[in-house]
Amino acid sequence: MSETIEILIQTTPDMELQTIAQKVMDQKRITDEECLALFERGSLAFVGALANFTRERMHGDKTYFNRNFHIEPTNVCVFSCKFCSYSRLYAHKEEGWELSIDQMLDIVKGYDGKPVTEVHIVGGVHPKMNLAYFVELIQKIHAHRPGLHVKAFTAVELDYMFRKAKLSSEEGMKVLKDAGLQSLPGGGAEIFHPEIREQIAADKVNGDGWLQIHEIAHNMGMHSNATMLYGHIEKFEHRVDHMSRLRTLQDKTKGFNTFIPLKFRNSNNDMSHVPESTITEDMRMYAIARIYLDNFPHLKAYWPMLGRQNAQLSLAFGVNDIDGTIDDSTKIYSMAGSEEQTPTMSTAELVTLIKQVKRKPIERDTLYQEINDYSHKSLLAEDLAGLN
Ligand code: V47
Ligand code: SF4
Repeated sequence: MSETIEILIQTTPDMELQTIAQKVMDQKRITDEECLALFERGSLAFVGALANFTRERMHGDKTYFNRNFHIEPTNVCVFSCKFCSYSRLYAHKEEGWELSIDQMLDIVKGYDGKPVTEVHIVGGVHPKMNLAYFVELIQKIHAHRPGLHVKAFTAVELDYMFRKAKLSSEEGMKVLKDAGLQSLPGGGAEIFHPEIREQIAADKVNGDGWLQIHEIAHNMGMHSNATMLYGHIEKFEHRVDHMSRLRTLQDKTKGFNTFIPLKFRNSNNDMSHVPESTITEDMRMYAIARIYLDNFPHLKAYWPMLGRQNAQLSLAFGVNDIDGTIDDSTKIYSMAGSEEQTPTMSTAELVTLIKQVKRKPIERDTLYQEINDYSHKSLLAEDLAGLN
């Protein structure tokens, strides 16, 4: 692989790109200006080779997935993000859903005896589902299945919950942690830069607020993920700014596990006139994120949004994690027009998908501890039967 990069360096007339390639080979950090140069002038082949070099240096062929399921408590939301295809305003709440604590517990109980390791809970920001409601939910999930890792609530939901409860973010986070919350998912980050955020997500927590909530969680020993919604009205410099803020916080706390670029999908929302990014641009996005975010251990492609084959392709462009088996309960992407209208994949299917592109499938838990290495296991149907 390093010979490929040597050839890239020798054959690229662009001196700045040559410098960047050399830095990547020497494991040196690239600057924001250099990141912008990659977005503006780095070909797919160029950034792809550098990202794959970095990915293989960090993880070899290992490709992680986990066995999880999602609960979306409600799609009623007090906010009105322009890109959102999923939420219903409280005034139209009859068009949405609101799950009771018992209904959510029944979802959890539906996985009794199944080897899932994580429940991912994210939804709209419902004015009546408050901190006390979610404390009760988490306590009950924890009591029912203590070994299940609870990864829940975006910084947007948390910010609203804490403010309504008149608690500081530190106080609110402690209440949830004591109830059994273990990690935060990466949603709600969108684009931090106010120039864009004010146009697409004006009324929810701003970029600084999002980062502050993650910093508080990290300082309490919790881990979290970070996302970026890209491929809409933002410019490359806004992507760089977003990743730069994440890299700075990660230097401070080391609390982020993974970065998840989320491709904007344009069905059924107020931004349907905005064209979606091409697959080439999606792969460049992954690759540049892998090169720039040198302190993020993992880069995830969320396959329900990207589609299975594109997720497979992303494994050659820096990605080393393709999320989980999930199940068919997640609606955020199907309603926005994603490839996967019923996003469910069994363990056998995920393992096959990863092996088809000559990578090593490794089942992980939320904190990336390895649970099962499937690279040497036979893929005979009978071996994998019952593993979903
Ligand atoms: O914050 C909403 C995005 C996010 C659209 O942490 C859209 O492991 C594209 O954050 N087109 C929620 N994206 C999902 C999320 C997530 C998903 C998987 C794993 C993890 C994790 C986190 O979905 C929202 C928003 O950025 N989103 N609408 C849309 N039209
Ligand atoms: Fe509400 Fe989240 Fe949709 Fe924004 S993206 S409207 S906060 S559900």
